[in-house]
This record gives sequence, C-alpha cells and structure tokens, in this order.
Amino acid sequence: MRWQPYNRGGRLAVAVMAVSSLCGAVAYAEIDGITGSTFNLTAKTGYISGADGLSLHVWGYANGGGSIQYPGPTLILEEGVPVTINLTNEMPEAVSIVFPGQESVTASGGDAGVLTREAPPDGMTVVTYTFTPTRPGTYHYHSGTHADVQIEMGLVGAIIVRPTGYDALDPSTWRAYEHADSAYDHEYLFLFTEMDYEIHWKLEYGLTSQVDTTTFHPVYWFINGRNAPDTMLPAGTPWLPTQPYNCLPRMHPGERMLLRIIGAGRDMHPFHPHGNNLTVIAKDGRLLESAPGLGADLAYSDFTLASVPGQTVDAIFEWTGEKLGWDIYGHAPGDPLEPNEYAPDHGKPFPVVLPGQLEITFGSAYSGSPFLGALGDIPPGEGGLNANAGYFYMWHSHNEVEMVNNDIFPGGLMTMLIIEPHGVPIP
Ligand SMILES: [Cu+2]
Repeated sequence: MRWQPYNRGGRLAVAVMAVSSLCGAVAYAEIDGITGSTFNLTAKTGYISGADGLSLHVWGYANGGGSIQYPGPTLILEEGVPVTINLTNEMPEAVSIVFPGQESVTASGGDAGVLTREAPPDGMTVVTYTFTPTRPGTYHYHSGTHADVQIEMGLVGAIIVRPTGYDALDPSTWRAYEHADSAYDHEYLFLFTEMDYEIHWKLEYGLTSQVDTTTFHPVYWFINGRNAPDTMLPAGTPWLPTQPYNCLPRMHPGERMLLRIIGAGRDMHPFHPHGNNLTVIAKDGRLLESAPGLGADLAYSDFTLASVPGQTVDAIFEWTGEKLGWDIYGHAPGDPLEPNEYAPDHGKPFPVVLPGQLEITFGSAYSGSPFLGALGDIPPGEGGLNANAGYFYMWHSHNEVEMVNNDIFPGGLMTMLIIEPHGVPIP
C-alpha cells in the first residue's frame, strides 16, 4: 500500500510516505503473561521503581524462583482446563492467594487462614490451589491474608481465561467471551493500583507495629505496575526488572481494541479515554447480556469508566476519525477513502493555519504534520519519536490528582493511545 498525503495549499511540507503492505503477518498485541496448567509462585520481598526515581520496598509474587513482579505474573488460562498453583513464601509473614470469580477452588497444605490456606514464612511449605476456570473472561488474584497491607504491598495479579477455541494465530477466534460482541483486533491489560510509600518504608525497616492502614494516603498510581511515563516504555525494559508489563495501546483506524480493566487496589480510579467513548461489554468476567447467548445486549457507552476496587471490566474501543470535523488524512475531496475513514469529513480542510516553524515548539512525538500517516519537516534535533506518523491521545485517570508521581506532574495513572496508519505493523 502506498499513498501520498495531500499538501494543502503549500502551507505544510508533507512528506511522501511509503509503507509496505504487511497484511497476513501476525501483528497484534497479545497480553504478556505465563501460560500452562501448573504455576509455581513464590511470595517474596523486592523493590520497584517509581517514574520519579523512587525505589520502593514491595512484596510480590514471583514466577518460580525469579524476582518478584509487580503486578504478579499474569496467568493466562484456558476455559475448562484445570490449573494448579503452588505457592511458597519467602516473606516475613504468612501469605495466601484468593481467586475471585473462580468456582470450586481447593486449597491444601500450609495453615488454615481466614479466607483460605496460607503459606507460613518458612521458604519451604507449599500451599496448593486448584480450580477449573469454567467461564472465559478477565479476572484477578490477590493475597487473602492481612489483605489491607498485603494488597497495598503488591500481592496482586491478573488472570485471563481464554474461551474454548481461542487460537493465538487465528484472528477469527480472538474474542474475550463466547460471543462475537467481544471480538477484537488488539487487546490490552489495564490493571490499576496505588501505593502509600509510608507503609512500605515502615515494613522495610521492620516497624510493623507502626503500620496504620486507616490513614492510607496513596501518592503513586500505577497501570500494570508502572507510573507514567514508564507505562509507555517497552515491555521488559531492562532497568525495570520487577515491572515487566507496559501499557501503550496501539491500533489502526477501524479496528476493535479490547481493554481488560482491573481495579486491583483499594481506591476507585475513574479512567478516561480520549478519542472516543468506551463500550463496556462485560463486568467481573460476565458478558453484559440479558439472557445467555444474546451477546452484550446490555452494553453501554461511557466517557469515563468507574474502575471499582475488586472489579474487572471489559470494554471495546473503536476509532475512525468520526466527527473530528476535518479530514485526519489530509485528503483532497477527490482522493479515495481510506479503509474505515469517516466519510462525512472526507476532504474537509484542517481548520487552522499552522504557525511557521520558528513560531512553534515541537513535541517529541510530533511527526511534522497534523495528518495521520504524514511526516513533515521539523528542525534538526526535534521530534523523532513518531516515525510512523501516528495520532496520539492521552488516556488517564479522571481523578487528576492521580496523574502525578508524588505530586510531580505528569505521571501516575496515565498513558497514550497511538492510532497508527494502515500498513504499519503493530506488534
Ligand atoms: Cu483528558
């Protein structure tokens, strides 16, 4: 595929962009995680980084003997396939795991606790949990022991149950639930948490008796265990060894993006996408259907999603440039339509005259052009972080105090959506 963005009246220097057609290549974002039917998790202490340079003592679940992860390893399960989760404990106090939304969970070994069997802090005893995920969807797991402290300290993780028939290599099978209303082209995890560092340093220095969770006052907010702008770094960034998961959603116009949203902390986080509303199709691992088989007939559209602690929400996001009021592609009226272009805006000119290059400051992600897929001239040394000429929207907590890292803006519970031109592969 190749096209030449339209140069409107010579005001904009718009580069010719040639993009190769990669249709047929597997290009989608499958959520990072671990798969299988047996998982060995170790609860232990470790550190995470705040995006402001903070080093924070945490407790987390590790995959086997590895380092802790925040959040814990995402467990990607298959509907109907029994799983066994073995937990050992290298932390200073007893710990456990509960699996909200999973039925007939058995627990053996260790000691009896309030909610489930617990692993004592001896580094040896194994507590074994088993269950069969009977319903596909988005779930989470967390400590069922001393939960006001242990969830705060980091003992949380996501669970995704794939429906029967899911095949990672066959896009026609990509759906969250057993209905086409939950079909998607890309899926992303949005696991929200927050932290009050005072609890963490008191536990780091053994001041356990001074920990008071009734004065809980978080100052760090996380998506998938990272604060902005670290949310937008690649997954597995080497200098964030205990925070491997990122959150930088990318899509092409007209595609369907599935957001798997988990309220894994103690506070509600009103989550606000820009670019379009979200369509909420499921909550707590259940499609919003009025009767089995009807699909998401109770789905609703919202511009700010209330992410309630302990709740999971699945939502679909779509974007075509609809109702921008101008042509995002910079077309002339006679040009052919892009795939999924919002036709009523086709050929409508960009509504303002851009200032000259000497009069404006270039953001690092500016491509030199206001048009999707169009690169333009920018001064040497400016920009360069938007080589695909994508279109960016900020997605963030609508509780704006959560867009900081310990009072430093910007940060916190925030990331960017990138709309990429057709033909640019999205990994
Ligand atoms: Cu906003």
